[in-house]
Amino acid sequence: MNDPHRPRYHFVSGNWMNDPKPFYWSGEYHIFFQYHPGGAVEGDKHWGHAISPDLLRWQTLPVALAPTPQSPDARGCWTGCVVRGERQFHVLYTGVDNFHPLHQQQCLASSDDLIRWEKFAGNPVLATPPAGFGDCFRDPQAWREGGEWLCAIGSEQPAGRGGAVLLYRSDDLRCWEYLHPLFLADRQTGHDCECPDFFPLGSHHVLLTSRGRVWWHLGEYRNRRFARKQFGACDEPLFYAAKTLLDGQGRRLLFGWIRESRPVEEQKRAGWSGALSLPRLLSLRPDGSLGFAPAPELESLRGPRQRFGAQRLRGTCWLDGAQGDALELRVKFAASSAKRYGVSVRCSPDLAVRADICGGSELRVFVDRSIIEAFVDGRTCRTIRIYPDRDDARGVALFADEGEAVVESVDLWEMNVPH
Ligand code: DQQ
Repeated sequence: MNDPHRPRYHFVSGNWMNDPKPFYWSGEYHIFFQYHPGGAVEGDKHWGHAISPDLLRWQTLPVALAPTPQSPDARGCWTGCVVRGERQFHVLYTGVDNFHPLHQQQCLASSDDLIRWEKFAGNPVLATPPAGFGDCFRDPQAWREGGEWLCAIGSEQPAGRGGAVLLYRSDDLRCWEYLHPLFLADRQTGHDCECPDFFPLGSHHVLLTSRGRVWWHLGEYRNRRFARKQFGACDEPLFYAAKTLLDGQGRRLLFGWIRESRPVEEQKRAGWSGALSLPRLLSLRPDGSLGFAPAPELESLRGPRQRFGAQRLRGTCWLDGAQGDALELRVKFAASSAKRYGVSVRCSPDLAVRADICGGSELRVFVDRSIIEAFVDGRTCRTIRIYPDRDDARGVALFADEGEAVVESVDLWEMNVPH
């Protein structure tokens, strides 16, 4: 808790966490995530669990799933999904019982209260991938459709041709039948499709896949096949394995794993590794691409506002009096002829330490100690990390290199810690 890099308003479980699996039920937001209780280092994957009434205050709950010796998940309970059945909640997840070669099988667990989970005695429910695909066979994502269960599983095409998402069907979540690929990707989005998520958004469907970064694919879903029309990256590589929930207001909220970029030894010493991203509200933009906005709930963390008016900018210019390592900024640029322009946060007085977010017309930047999450024009995000070794890296500046940028306004809030 004394680590100056530990975020104050992002959820951190302590020890190791990755791959959030969000789920909404009855007024409460649940995040299940990959968790290693043995330390802040990647290890035997459990399912950690946290709950929030408001997307701001998170309470850690008991571990939901742990590996069972001599079972299909003996070496780890990997990523999957949470669904509501007729009478119970269910988790479908990937059990791993061997690393070399990696042996992945899909498993089932059920619960009455989302807290105590019982694994299905007949696990695995899916032991082998269909013929003709590569090594990846994991991260089941199920949904109810037309009176049956469908499930997307992350996979890959042979010979490095690109990712694949396989589609299965079931009546009871136990017995699964392979249908066909829901989607065959190409090399542009990586050699496999980890952590698929698939959902309707407005008039379209969105498929999310992860490899290298999180990709969105937007298109049409017909005859149980997904035809992609557009795709793009949700963020940069430090935001990974993102998945969504649909909440009681019908909002589709995206959560990702924010990875560390400091050395493993430092992560171990700090006692925590990995954080949950801020909730990102997804929308369909008029041009048919995917839109991202910070969940409005975050506005309730804002302290008093500082406002800076219009200015012409050349080089680097301090925002006088703007200080802090837990901030929200809204920066509007009216025009720019600069080669590079944007906002710098976590700046030391000599600017030897700084984190730059460049470009765009409207930047919404959330600074939370070592985490910087920026929303750029509502159409993409940039997550970066910074671990300054000096405590004066708290300043904020604007910059325009090789040219001029016209700043319309800057609003800045200190962020309060949720409690
Ligand atoms: N991490 C999991 C896998 C998933 C990958 C294991 C993505 O199930 O494919 O923790 O980060």
